Amino acid sequence: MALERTFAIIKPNAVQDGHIGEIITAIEQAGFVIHGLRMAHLTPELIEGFYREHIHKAFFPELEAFMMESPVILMVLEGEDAVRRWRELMGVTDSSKAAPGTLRNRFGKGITRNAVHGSDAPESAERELHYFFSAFDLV
Ligand code: IDP
Ligand code: MG
Repeated sequence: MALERTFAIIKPNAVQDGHIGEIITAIEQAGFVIHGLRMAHLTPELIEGFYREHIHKAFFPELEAFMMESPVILMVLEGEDAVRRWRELMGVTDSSKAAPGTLRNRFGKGITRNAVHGSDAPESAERELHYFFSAFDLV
């Protein structure tokens, strides 16, 4: 399997609760290489473009308000099979159902406040990472 990139976010609840360092440590210990990293306070326009496939869903207003609560950490991760392996480390969407040891199990507070984001396929990973990072930012 070739090296692959994925896009990750440390979401507002995990930033507010002081878990940036623990999440980055877990990423490094899992063997991912961080190729881009920045902090941003997202706006409605940015969130609507990023989560475009969810914009008409009932939960979108709650998701949008949550994602604007405080700054987030945006990251590009590289590794073998990175998309699948990052989602495995995150755990399932509803953090109350996420397996022990996963980041959503450790730091999530329900289905919306689930601590981290990860792209769901290599194609969405490339779209999402270029949405937030320019070629100049990707070391
Ligand atoms: P994912 O983040 O595990 O890929 P998606 O279905 O893509 O899950 O949903 C995007 C985000 O929207 C979730 O991470 C979560 O924060 C929020 N979300 C998803 N489903 C619900 C729901 O049923 N109620 C409230 N929030 C939800
Ligand atoms: Mg998703």
